[in-house]
Amino acid sequence: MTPIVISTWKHGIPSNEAAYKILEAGGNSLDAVEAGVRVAEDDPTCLSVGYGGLPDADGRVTLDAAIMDWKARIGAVICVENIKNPISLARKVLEDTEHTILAGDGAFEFALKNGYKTENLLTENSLRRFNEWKSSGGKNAEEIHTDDFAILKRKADSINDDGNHDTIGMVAIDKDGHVSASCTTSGMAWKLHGRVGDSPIPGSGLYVDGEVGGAASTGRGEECIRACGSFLIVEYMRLGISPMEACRIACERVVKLNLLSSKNRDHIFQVGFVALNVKGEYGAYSVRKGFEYAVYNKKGNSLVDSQYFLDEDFVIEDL
Ligand code: SD4
Repeated sequence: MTPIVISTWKHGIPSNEAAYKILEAGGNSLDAVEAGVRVAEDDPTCLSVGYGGLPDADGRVTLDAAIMDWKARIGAVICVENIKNPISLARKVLEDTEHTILAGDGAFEFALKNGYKTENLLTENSLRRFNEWKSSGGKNAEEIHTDDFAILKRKADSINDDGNHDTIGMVAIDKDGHVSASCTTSGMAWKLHGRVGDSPIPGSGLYVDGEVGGAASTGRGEECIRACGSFLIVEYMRLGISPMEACRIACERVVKLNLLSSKNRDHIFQVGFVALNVKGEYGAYSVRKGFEYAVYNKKGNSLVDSQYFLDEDFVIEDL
């Protein structure tokens, strides 16, 4: 099998580089998806992942991460603070415990016991953004990827415009045909303290079935969780549906459940998926325009504009 790695957004490009290096040298997909997303976690300009991620409404940077392999082994950490590289902590949960998910203080203590140092993850830039948000009235939680939406363009212009990306989700297949996935995020900026999105939730932020393939998501976690998006994609791929079509169906489901569940259509959201099957076919789809994903295969590493489900002008009165 020729290795492939697919990941969300433009920060997927350098992350894919790190992952592909491992795959190319004959390494396995679990190592690849861990090393890959660590690049985005370490990048302080990446405002929605790891170090430098924007904080919650209390000014606290809380991180979520999960990793899953072809043997259905899962490790996840939820709402963990002051720990760099939560994806590696999630891997530790996968390798060294009988559990799948550790949350909050428990995850933090587990990290300290395993040699992690306490680190301040709030950079000067993220603190500045937080203070701007506070002084603007501090109302709504904000999604970084919506910087790209026409609807929030004006708002973004008035604050600043340094980001069009979000959670990194990654799926890889190695030379043995084994698939793994990872997902890591600081979540929605200015979220309520304790809020958890889809990223660390197996079946939502990521899912792998070793006989079928894997999927990962980005965007507004609340909407993906409703649809169990990544699990849904893997189950459609199991039926022989292509990764791209499976991602499209998941977007359709996300939109349907959003309409069903929202009192009024009071928010404009993005959700995007990437998927890869055991045959080495891959695909992606998003709810709205603006999602891009990175693919590294034998042809090289490239950023691709995703196809999208809703093609409409945004209505802003509700916001
Ligand atoms: C989450 N999917 O926590 C992540 C990223 C995000 O708005 O914040 N999106 O929902």
